[in-house]
Amino acid sequence: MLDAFSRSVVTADASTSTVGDIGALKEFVANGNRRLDAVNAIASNASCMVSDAVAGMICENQGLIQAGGNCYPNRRMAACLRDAEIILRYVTYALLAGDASVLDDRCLNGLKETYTALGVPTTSTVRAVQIMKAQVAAHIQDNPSESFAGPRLKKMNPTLTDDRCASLVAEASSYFDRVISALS
Ligand SMILES: CCC1=C(C)/C(=C/C2=NC(=C\c3[nH]c(/C=C4\NC(=O)[C@H](C)[C@H]4CC)c(C)c3CCC(=O)O)/C(CCC(=O)O)=C2C)NC1=O
Repeated sequence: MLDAFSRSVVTADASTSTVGDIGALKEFVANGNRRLDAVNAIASNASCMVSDAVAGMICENQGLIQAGGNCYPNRRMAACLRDAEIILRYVTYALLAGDASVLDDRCLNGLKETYTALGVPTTSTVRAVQIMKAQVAAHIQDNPSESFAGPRLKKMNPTLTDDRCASLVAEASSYFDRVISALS
């Protein structure tokens, strides 16, 4: 498992360079508090995000909770919620580390094969992941949708920068895209 620092060392070694990408590391350190706020915004809302994403996936495809569907019976529903939580957690770890290797190695490696063997529909999983991707962008920018969240709406009120943390949103989105392509 690598993070932004160890990745830089490995890359520098591979190219017999002495410094690696110091510019990228400087930026990683300079924006460290923003990154921690983003991670906190996700972790503090995780259970709500997971249940909302899985509920949305099921609303759009109710066969999932009927006999023969992969979220039926309760045991599978619970496994599905657990899996969505695992995926969100590993995306959050990757965002914290600034590197996708923890997500790749410990979550995505072999997941498609596991799902194929168990008959877990990957198109539905991808839908839940897409919903979580949108939620994460909203929470990093601290603008969760009032109409979706209703009375559960929770704002974190961090100090937001002018770009509303666009680069962190893009980075988090890229980790979700990795999940989607690993399952597709
Ligand atoms: C640390 C990384 C890690 C991951 C990622 C992981 C995934 C994982 N998900 C599983 C099952 C499962 N995963 C799902 C998920 C779903 N079903 C649906 O219809 C939805 C589309 C979707 C939720 C979004 C279900 C229903 C099962 C149980 C399938 C079965 O037993 O028939 C299994 C089989 C063993 C078990 O049931 O616990 C594994 C290994 N385990 C891990 O240790």
